[in-house]
Amino acid sequence: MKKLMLVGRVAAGKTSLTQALRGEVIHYQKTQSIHHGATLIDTPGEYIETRQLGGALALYAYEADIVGLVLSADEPYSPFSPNITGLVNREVIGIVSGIDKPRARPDRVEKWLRLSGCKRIFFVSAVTGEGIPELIAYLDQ
Ligand SMILES: Nc1nc2c(ncn2[C@@H]2O[C@H](COP(=O)(O)OP(=O)(O)OP(=O)(O)O)[C@@H](O)[C@H]2O)c(=O)[nH]1
Ligand SMILES: [Mg+2]
Repeated sequence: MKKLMLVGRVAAGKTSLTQALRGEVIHYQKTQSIHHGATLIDTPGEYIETRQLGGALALYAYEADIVGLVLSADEPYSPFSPNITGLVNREVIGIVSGIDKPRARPDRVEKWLRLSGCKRIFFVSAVTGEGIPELIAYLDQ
């Protein structure tokens, strides 16, 4: 399985997604530092929200096969700049998380991820499990 590094703002749903991908029961656990597992790298949202730490994330992407930009479907804006995917020499996919949320606007969030340079977008919910098998199948290729 390819190693996926998840990047996104605080509460984007990165850790919940790692739990869903592993088939675990979803339980809230604040990410305090980079968690480097066998197939998943989970990062704290503060890294993408702080300019200086963003550079550290780009460097750390060397540890992964694929970088996933995670953006919750109910976000009012995107923290990812246009064409940000060029900062890393890894494949970058977009992950629209929380598609089960009542105020979800997956179509709007998808556009922002495409503007940032993501060619391939996955739509997932860690709560309902929707979209999780598709993402696993992609990592398994
Ligand atoms: N409804 C819904 N809630 C979700 C989903 N994924 C995550 N959440 C909720 O969003 C909150 C934050 O989720 P986390 O997975 O901890 O977010 P994170 O991106 O890891 O946040 P940091 O570790 O702070 O960077 C939790 O209360 C989750 O239960 C989802 O797919 N659907
Ligand atoms: Mg987390």
